[in-house]
Amino acid sequence: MAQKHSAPPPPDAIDEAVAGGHFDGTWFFEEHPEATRLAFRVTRRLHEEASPYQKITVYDTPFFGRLLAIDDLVMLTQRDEFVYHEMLTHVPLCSLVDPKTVLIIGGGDCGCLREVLRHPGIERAVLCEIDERVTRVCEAWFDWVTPALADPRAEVLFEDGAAFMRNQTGVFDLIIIDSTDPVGPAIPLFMADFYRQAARALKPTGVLTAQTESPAWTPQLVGSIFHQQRQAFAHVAPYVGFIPTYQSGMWSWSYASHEPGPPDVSDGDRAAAIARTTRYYNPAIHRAAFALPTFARRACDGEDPFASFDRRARPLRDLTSSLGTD
Ligand code: AG3
Repeated sequence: MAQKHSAPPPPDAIDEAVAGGHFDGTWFFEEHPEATRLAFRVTRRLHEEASPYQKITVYDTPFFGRLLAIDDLVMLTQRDEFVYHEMLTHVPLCSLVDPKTVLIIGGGDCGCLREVLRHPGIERAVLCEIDERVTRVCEAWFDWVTPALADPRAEVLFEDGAAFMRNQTGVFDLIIIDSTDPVGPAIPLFMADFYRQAARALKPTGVLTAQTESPAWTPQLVGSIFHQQRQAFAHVAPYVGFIPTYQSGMWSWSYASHEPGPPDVSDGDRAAAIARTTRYYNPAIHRAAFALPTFARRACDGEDPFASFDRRARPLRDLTSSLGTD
């Protein structure tokens, strides 16, 4: 039986997510030393630098197009970044009634900003990215960045998003947390205190969406993140989607609000208009994304859905006898 954790440890106490990567001249690997290597064929390393915060790398790949890695973990590829960015933005924006003001924390690659600006009703989109170098590097290699930055509705700040948010009360319809994995400086963005500040910065009808990692890959980490969010918001609904270039392919996001869900399309015409420009999001996916496989639901509820799985290798004869062929 899966064990229920009454109070999962905070995200930084979990070593499931320990990961790294390296480039051998032909392949870039995102590595999980106890489990797998996700390997990307690379034509050329286009850029690499150590910013004051992290290592930023851009690779050219024949299959996925350009790939952005931060601290050797895959952040996006040109081929499938649309999944992540559309799900983090259009699900909340099409649930809200007439959203006008959005705050994006992190998201220096401007993928979320690009999607938010597709909504004609948006009057103000603040992007608060701590590391200006992420945006500058992405400006050089990804073609959506310059138009997003030039939009008069976009306000781009290179400063600590948590500090910025602390001084805001009742301002935003939507806050989007587009962070890296919870390692190093990103850890505070996954803690209850930060979510409480977000709750205060939102209008009473406002919503927070955040990237919340992979229920298939790091279920305990996911449980811990949701536990932290539930201390700040009365309603926290996980939703999932499929991202081929992230470990396991299954990714989750959270929809956190003061008002009860389930979140649904608020304006069918607006959602249908957005869906004419998107490649993953559509109104049916909006609803379907909140239906979780049982193991993923358990992970989000703080259980370990793999607790009963015996990790020791089983000798072949056990297998044949259980098949009744002994
Ligand atoms: N944000 C990070 C998603 C986490 C990916 N994790 C991993 N590959 N281990 C993506 C930023 C895109 N705007």
